[in-house]
Amino acid sequence: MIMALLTPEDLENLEKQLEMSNETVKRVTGSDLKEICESLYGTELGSQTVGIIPITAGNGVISNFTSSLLYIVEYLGLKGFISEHPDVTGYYEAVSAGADIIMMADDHIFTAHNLRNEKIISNHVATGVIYAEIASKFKEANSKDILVIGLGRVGFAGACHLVNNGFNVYACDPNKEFLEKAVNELGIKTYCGDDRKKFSMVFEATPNADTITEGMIEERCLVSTPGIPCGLPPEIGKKYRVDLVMEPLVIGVASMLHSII
Ligand code: 2YC
Ligand code: MG
Repeated sequence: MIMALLTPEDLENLEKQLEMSNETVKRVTGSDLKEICESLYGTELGSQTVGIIPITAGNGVISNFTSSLLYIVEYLGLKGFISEHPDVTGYYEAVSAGADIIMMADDHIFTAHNLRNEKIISNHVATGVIYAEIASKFKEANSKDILVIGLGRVGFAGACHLVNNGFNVYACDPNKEFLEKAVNELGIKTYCGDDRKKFSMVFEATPNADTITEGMIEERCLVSTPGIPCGLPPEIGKKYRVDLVMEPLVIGVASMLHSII
């Protein structure tokens, strides 16, 4: 399965994208990203050093990927460096230089590994959990009903988190096997377009645009999605009082790091 890969354009203006999404998160949930990650994982980031290693496998290096990771690591108050060499040589260099945490990504897995406590996480799990958590903390929600669109690696992780936290999870995915797996393993309810049910909390995790339709959402609604492109059509976002939390990398990385401290 070809993973949706970031492009250098996705990572432009990362600081602005982070500021905007963190402001929205704070407004609609009452907590900012740091507070949500701290309460979600029960951890506080310290002064760990993160070794970031460029990986040339597959489609190769994404020009501003590792520099974006360094920006995020330092934004979160940790120390960081990018290894001079990529791949195995870079790994050897980073560990020898005393990195506490190693971060690196090929086209299939983006991982953070804490060498001190052996904890390891993938971006798709950490991203699914944090975006689902944000959706579920919508202050103006008037029920525990939440819609999950997309049950791939990210969507499934988010749906699992929501079920474990006692939410009524309705989910859809065009892939019947993904849907069946989620019904059988998580006990989620299936949602299909001709249902009349509307939601005020939506977690969207698909690599497609326009996956959210008018029939799915309440007049006042929070859409939380790491998906690129955005699943919410702009005209629907304007027509209703919809808040959107969407950002290409920082939110997912903050979740990764808090989960392995
Ligand atoms: O620059 C590099 O070291 C590249 N090997 C990085 C490739 C990242 C590929 N993965 C993605 O673009 C997305 C990210 C959002 C994380 C998971 N998939
Ligand atoms: Mg993100």
